[in-house]
Order: sequence, then structure tokens, then C-alpha cells
Amino acid sequence: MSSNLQKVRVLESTGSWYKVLLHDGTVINARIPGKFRLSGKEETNPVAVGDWVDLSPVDDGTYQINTIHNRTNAVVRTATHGKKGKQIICANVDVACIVQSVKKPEYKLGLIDRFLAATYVYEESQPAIIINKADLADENDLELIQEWAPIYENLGIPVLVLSSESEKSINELKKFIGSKTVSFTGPSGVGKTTLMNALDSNLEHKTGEVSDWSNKGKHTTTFARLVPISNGGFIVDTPGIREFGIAEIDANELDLVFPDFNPHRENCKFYNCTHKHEPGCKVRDAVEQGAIYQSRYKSYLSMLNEVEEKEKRY
Ligand SMILES: Nc1nc2c(ncn2[C@@H]2O[C@H](COP(=O)(O)OP(=O)(O)OP(=O)(O)O)[C@@H](O)[C@H]2O)c(=O)[nH]1
Ligand SMILES: [Mg+2]
Ligand SMILES: [Zn+2]
Repeated sequence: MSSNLQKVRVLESTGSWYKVLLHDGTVINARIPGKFRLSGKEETNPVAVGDWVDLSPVDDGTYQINTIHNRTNAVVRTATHGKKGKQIICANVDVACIVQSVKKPEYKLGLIDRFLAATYVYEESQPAIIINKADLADENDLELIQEWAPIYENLGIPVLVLSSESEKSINELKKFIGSKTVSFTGPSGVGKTTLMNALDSNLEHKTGEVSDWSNKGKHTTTFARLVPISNGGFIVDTPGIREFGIAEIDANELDLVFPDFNPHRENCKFYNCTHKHEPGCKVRDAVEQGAIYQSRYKSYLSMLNEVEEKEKRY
């Protein structure tokens, strides 16, 4: 019995109770002792979805988490608008996907770039990009995706264009996930839960209608959870997000999270060039010549402004 309680995985966290998957496939509720809450870490949650933990039985017949195994990585959300603190969305993730949709709601490349910046900063999991609702795409939409997708693929970031309604897509996604732990993060209404349900007919998690007037979704998923799927992999389904804060990047580090700028920024006239307005800036030249994709530069500038604002404030 006791080995069944070692190195088991947290599926859900409801605040005071954690749902934990045992090796024999049963799911039990466990608590954490008070000392975990007071450990003084920056994180707002001591035990995260995806954590590997050891349990011990308590006298009253319940279980308690007594050890958290070291995390290999975590998907972290930093509070936006200058608020302090960060929340671990999920731990021990092999592939962190930013999920958006072709339409309803329409994807934003800026959100992809912010997500990627966050993954570089936290040395997280391997990132990947999913664009869902391919069934809603017309020829122009597909052409545009084909234009920008290689930029990310050249950085080693896979781009999957999928539809929850297509069997071919679901098989592609299954193959991509394999036995890995894959997280889905992205705006509300893009189909994260629908994709997950389509992977495994046993899963029937709640999905929402996208309201026609706003196309913004209704935040049907309200907490992150790790879901075991039939082929041995795990999906982390998370509630829709509006934006990613980038609080912990310094302004002079920002160009490091844009590896596509590297071959150009090394030749800028000034070693501390911000690529905003300095003369002799090779990054801006590259943007003009099309060697750096316009939207990547736009994302860079928008993040730089945010970081500079923050640095002024503290
Ligand atoms: N046309 C089309 N609609 C889809 C597709 N995938 C999901 N939808 C629809 O999009 C709506 C939102 O889907 P959800 O799976 O609830 O979206 P979500 O990303 O989980 O949203 P939150 O839980 O709020 O973050 C539902 O009405 C789905 O039926 C798709 O591939 N094509
Ligand atoms: Mg959902
Ligand atoms: Zn420059």
C-alpha cells in the first residue's frame, strides 16, 4: 500500500484539498499540512497541479502531502500591471502550448510572443503553438498562417493548425502528445477543453459556447487541472487568460528572448542598443528589409515599453 503513496501526481487543487492520482489509478483527496502554506515562497500556491508528491495516511482516515518532489519546470503566470507575485499554473510540463484560434476569437501574434518570452525567462518546458478552429479558416487565413509559422518553426517551436472537429487533427495532436505532459494555455473560448475532450472519448469536461457578440468566451474552465489521457500522456487544461505579464525581464535582457534578432543585434552600432531609436541599429534595418518579421518587432517594442514603465515605477 505505502509504495502506492510515493511519488504520486497532483491532478487538481481546490485550495485546501488536492486531488491526487495513485499508481493503481484511483484518485483520492489529500490535504497539505499548515507549514507548507507558511513557507514564505514567492509563489501563491505551495503545491501545484502536476507536482509529484508523497502522501502519508492521517489518523482520521484521510491523507496528507508530506513531500513535494523537485520540479523540473513549471508554467508560471506573473501578475500583470505591476502587481507582485507569481502563480504556478502547473508543474513538470514537457511541452507548454499556447492555444489560440483562427477566428472566434481571432488569434493575436503578440500573445504568442508574450507567452514565448515567459517560457524563455522561466526556462520552462519546450514551447509549442496551437492554432485551433482551422475549419473556420478561409484561404487568406491559411496563407497568413503559412507566412508567419516558419518564423517560429525556425526557432524550434512547432506550430500545429488544428480543428477539434477533424479526426486527422486529433490524430496529429495525439501523436504530438504521446506520453508527455502537455499544457494548454490561451484565451477563453479558443477550444482548449474541446481539444482535450476530443483526445479521449472518456473525457467529458465542460465546454462553453462562444458568445457571438464578443467572441471572447465565457471562461468555462475555472481552474487548472491535469487530465490523464488514454495513451499515457497528460493534458493540463487551464482557464482562459487575457494576457501574460512579463514583470521579471530586465529591459536589457529582452532582446535575448527574441533569438531571431540575434544575428542582427550583434552588429548594432551601440552595444546597449534598445533597437528603438538609436542610429546604426541593425535590428531596425532587418525589420525594414523583411529579415525580421514585423509582428515580432512590434511585440518586442510593446514588451520593452511595459518593462521600461515598470523599471520607472520601482
Ligand atoms: N468551429 C470550431 N469551434 C470549436 C472548435 N473547438 C472548439 N470550438 C467551440 O469553441 C467554443 C469554446 O470551446 P471551449 O473548449 O470551451 O474553449 P476553452 O478554450 O476551453 O475556453 P475556457 O475554458 O473559457 O478557457 C465551444 O463552443 C466549442 O464548441 C473548432 O475546432 N472549430
Ligand atoms: Mg476550457
Ligand atoms: Zn539595435
